[in-house]
This record gives sequence, C-alpha cells and structure tokens, in this order.
Amino acid sequence: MTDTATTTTSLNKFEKFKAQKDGLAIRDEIEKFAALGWEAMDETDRDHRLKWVGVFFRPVTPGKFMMRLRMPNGILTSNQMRVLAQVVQRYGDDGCADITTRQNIQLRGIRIEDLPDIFNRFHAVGLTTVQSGMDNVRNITGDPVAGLDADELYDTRELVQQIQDMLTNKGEGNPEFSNLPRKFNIAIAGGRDNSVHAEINDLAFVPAFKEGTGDRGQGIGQEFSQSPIFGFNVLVGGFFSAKRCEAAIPLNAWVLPEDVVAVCRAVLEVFRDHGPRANRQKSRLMWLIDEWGVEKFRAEVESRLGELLLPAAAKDEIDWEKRDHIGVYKQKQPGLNYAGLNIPVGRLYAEDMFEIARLAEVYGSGEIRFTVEQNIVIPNISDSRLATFLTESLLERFSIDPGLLTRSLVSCTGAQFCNFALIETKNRALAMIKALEEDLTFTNPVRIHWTGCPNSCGQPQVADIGLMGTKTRKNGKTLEGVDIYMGGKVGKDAHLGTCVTKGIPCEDLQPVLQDLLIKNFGAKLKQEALLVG
Ligand code: SRM
Ligand code: SF4
Repeated sequence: MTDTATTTTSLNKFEKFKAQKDGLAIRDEIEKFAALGWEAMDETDRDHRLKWVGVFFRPVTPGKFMMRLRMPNGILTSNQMRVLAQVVQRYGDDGCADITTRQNIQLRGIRIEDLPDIFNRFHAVGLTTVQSGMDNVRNITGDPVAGLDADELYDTRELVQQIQDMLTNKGEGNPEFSNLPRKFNIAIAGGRDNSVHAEINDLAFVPAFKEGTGDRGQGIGQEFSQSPIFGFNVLVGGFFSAKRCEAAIPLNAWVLPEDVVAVCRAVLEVFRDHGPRANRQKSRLMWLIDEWGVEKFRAEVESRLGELLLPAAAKDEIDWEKRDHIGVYKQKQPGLNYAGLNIPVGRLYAEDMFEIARLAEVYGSGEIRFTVEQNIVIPNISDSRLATFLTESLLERFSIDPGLLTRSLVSCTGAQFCNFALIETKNRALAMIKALEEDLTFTNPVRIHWTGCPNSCGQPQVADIGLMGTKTRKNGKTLEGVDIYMGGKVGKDAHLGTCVTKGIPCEDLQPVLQDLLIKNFGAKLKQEALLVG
C-alpha cells in the first residue's frame, strides 16, 4: 500500500482490524466457530470478518445468520438451486432466500454450527460465497439473457466468470483483492438496453464499436481491420452511499473483450494501493478519481497494464429502452424460448426453490438466471413444451404477466433483517402495490423501488418512483416515512433520479403515490375508467 493508504494513527476501525488479521483468514476457522457457537465468538470475527466468506451476523435476528452467494452473470443450475433450497429448508420458518439487486441470492436463518456442512455442500456443486461482503468486489453482473438474445452484441457469461475467477482465485479466495479500501461493483453490458445499470457501478463495460484503423494502433486494441471492431467503452466511479450518489463517468478508454480481465485487475490494483482509507464515507473509487482527476487515474491504470489504453469509441451501442424480461420470448436458437417470472420483491422459500429447479429441469435445460430486478429467467424451453409449462401452478404466484406495478417492483431487505433499516420495506411494498393496483389502471409499467435507508441498496435513484426510508414527525410522534425520488432513467441515456419530496409518513403514502401515478404516469382511477368506458 502506498501514498493515500494512510498511516496507522489515522486508520479507521475497519482498517485497523483488517491490518490485524485479513478477513480471508477466517476461511480456516469455520470449524472452530461452529464448535464455539456465535455467542462465544470474538465480536470482530463474528460481526465483520465472517463477511469475507459471505456470512453476515444479523443483529436483528442474533444467531440466525445471512449467507450471500456469488452468482456470476446471475446464472445457476437446478442442482445448485436445490442445494440452496435444502439449506434454507432445514431452518423451517426462519429459512428463506432473497434474490438481490446484483443478480445474486442471499440465504437466511443460517446457524453457525451448520457452516462446515453448508460449505461442503456448496463446494460439491461449485457454489461460492467468498469475498461477497465488506471490502471486496461484489457479485459481477452481466446480461441476464446473454447467449439467448438474438440482438445481443456480446455474450457476457464467459467474461464475467473470468473476472470472478481472477478476483477470487476460482472461488477459493484471493488475498490480492481481499483488502480494498471499500466495496467495489463491476458490471458488463452485452445487449443494447443496459440491463445491468452500468452507470451505478464502480467499473462498467458498455458495448461500443470502433472504426478499424488498418494499423496496429498504440494501445491494447491490437491488430485492426478496416471494418468496425467490437469492444467496450469503460465507465468508472459510479456509486451510491448515504452521503453521496454519483453516476459513473467515462474513463475515455475502449477495450477489446480479451483485455477486460486485465483492465479490471489494473483498476483494482490502483484502487487497492491508492484509494483513500482514512474515512469510510469517502473511500469509494470516485473519491480517488476526484482527488487525482480522471486523466491521472487513467495514466495509473495504463502504468499497471503496461500498455496504453485506446481512447473511447465515439458512441456506445446502448440505444434501447431497458427490458424487464418478464414474459415469454423467442431465443436466438430456433425452437427455444426463455420465460421471465416475476418473483415479488425477490423473496423465495424452500418449496419455491425446489419447484423452480424442477421447472428448469423438466421444461428447460436445468439453467436458472436472476435479474437485477430480483426476478428469474428460465431459458431453453422448447416450443413443444411451452404450452404445458404455462399451465404450471407456480406461475400463478410467480407470474409471466403480473400487474404493471408488481412487474417492476424492487425492494431492499429493510427492517425485517437489516439493522441499518429505518423502515420495513418488502412487506410494505407488496401491500402498497396491491392497494394501488386495486384502485388504478395503468397502460405502462411504472418502476417503483423501495430502499430502507440512504445506503440505497434498492436503488431508488434508478426508479421512476424511488422510496427511501427515513424517520419523520407527525403530531409530535416519530413515524416511519419515505423520501420520494423521481426521474431515474434506465437503458438508453440512463441518468439518476433525484429527491423531490421529503419525509412522507408511510401511513399517508398511498394517496401521495396515487396522485403521482395519475399525474405523471397516465394511471386512471378504476371508478373513472368505468364511467368513461
Ligand atoms: Fe447493500 C450494506 C443488502 C445492493 C449499497 N447492503 C448492505 C448490508 C450488507 C448492510 C448490513 O450488513 O445489514 C445489507 C444486508 C441486509 C440483508 O440482510 O440483506 C445490504 N445490498 C443489499 C442487498 C441484499 C439489497 C437487496 O435486497 O437486493 C443487495 C445485495 C447485492 C449483492 O448481491 O451483493 C445490495 N447495496 C446494494 C446496492 C445496489 C447495487 O449494487 O446495484 C448498493 C448501491 C450501489 C453501490 O454500492 O454503489 C448498495 N449496501 C450499500 C451500502 C452503501 C455503500 C457505501 O459506499 O456507503 C451499504 C453500507 C456499507 O457498505 O457500509 C450496504
Ligand atoms: Fe439495509 Fe439500508 Fe441496504 Fe435496505 S438500503 S438493505 S435497509 S442497508
């Protein structure tokens, strides 16, 4: 660690405990913790270091841990889903799973004494939880219909896996990248609709063609032909935090797919060795870019790469509105379809997970995918099996044609399990959408995102209507409330929404939302629609 990595005197508590013992050291202590029990464990190991292996102590439900997996590109097999289901099943009412806003899954109710067995089961089917929390790179997102979509520009699956393998030493843990100044998000878009929210990642790759130059060029662009060549424009520094939210900015770099892994490594090395570590509220990549300017940052990345970067392509290929993948769609493979099922607020129970695994095997190829909207996609359903698939009873709950608010609803964990939460989110979000859909008719989906606190895990800034938990006052009482965000635009010309109203008590929210939906999104009161009709 060099310059901005600080001296011992100015180290914050997180840097101190990381310096005392690397989080990854915990890998060798799981058996010991299982025997010891959570109450007798060293608190720093329990509350923080366990996150290096994806195990999160939940102060809201002490003794019942959460486990965060890694799902590169959001893809898993039916076998893996069944193992996840078995794990949560053993915890009865305490066990459930949540699909996350990073195309990933988290399991709940986990007991520390079961960890050795759980890790063995994960290992046997190629699942890993390593480096999924704290100062590590989070799940790497890719196009949820990669390899299926006839219009895709690049199949992101292999590349996402390669980056994860580099970062995690093929899932075993990699001390090279286990002590970053802060969390770090990476996304690769492969289609035309920016299905990964590239703009809110610390490092993102978006499809872009570059005109051939006919010569070798000076950078890592390699041999150029005259025809346009496919590559990615690179964005850096996007992030949300309680203090500050920024969309990613261009690095002014264009890279070939085969150079993406090396660029990820170089950017992470620069962040690891120079990123600010004194104040955790100012440790994300954008703070380093602020301090240096993007030119110096780019030059440091080039120096790590040992090669010059080519300037960005003049334009990227994100020119579609964002798709939600809910419904049934033809694949590029003749005779095959993918089905996107809406999983309300991403919550799954063991029996749902077994059933999803069964459907994926019986009707598809056994593959299951997650989206950043907390839904699932089952690919490779043949034309001949489609009609029977559509009669499956699971589709009554996990619909391919849900209501236009339900369809786009996203919610973070909230107060049920998260101690940062200022409000309950998931159950409240579902009840609110149900009430609004009962009273209103819609012509288009409206994307409503709930997030329980300013950390913004539910991404209210990308929503049509974003609701951020807060505490508010009414009649001398403190109540659960929300700040309302609007104007988030996804897909083509993505930009972040901003806060338009503060401190609406949750108990008064329904009429406020109803009004917003009527005035801004063309919703109509059912009563009125009937009269006009
Ligand atoms: Fe998050 C911390 C849940 C996506 C910004 N996030 C947390 C913790 C770990 C806090 C905690 O220990 O309780 C939450 C765990 C609650 C629980 O029990 O589930 C939590 N974050 C989530 C998930 C599960 C929300 C969801 O319901 O989908 C998402 C897991 C993604 C994954 O699979 O890894 C999740 N979190 C995000 C995103 C969205 C994204 O990545 O697109 C963001 C904003 C984007 C970003 O990070 O730039 C996000 N989470 C945060 C922050 C603020 C980071 C900062 O720089 O200050 C925190 C707090 C922190 O890290 O100190 C946080
Ligand atoms: Fe918890 Fe806040 Fe993140 Fe919601 S936004 S999961 S309440 S940290």
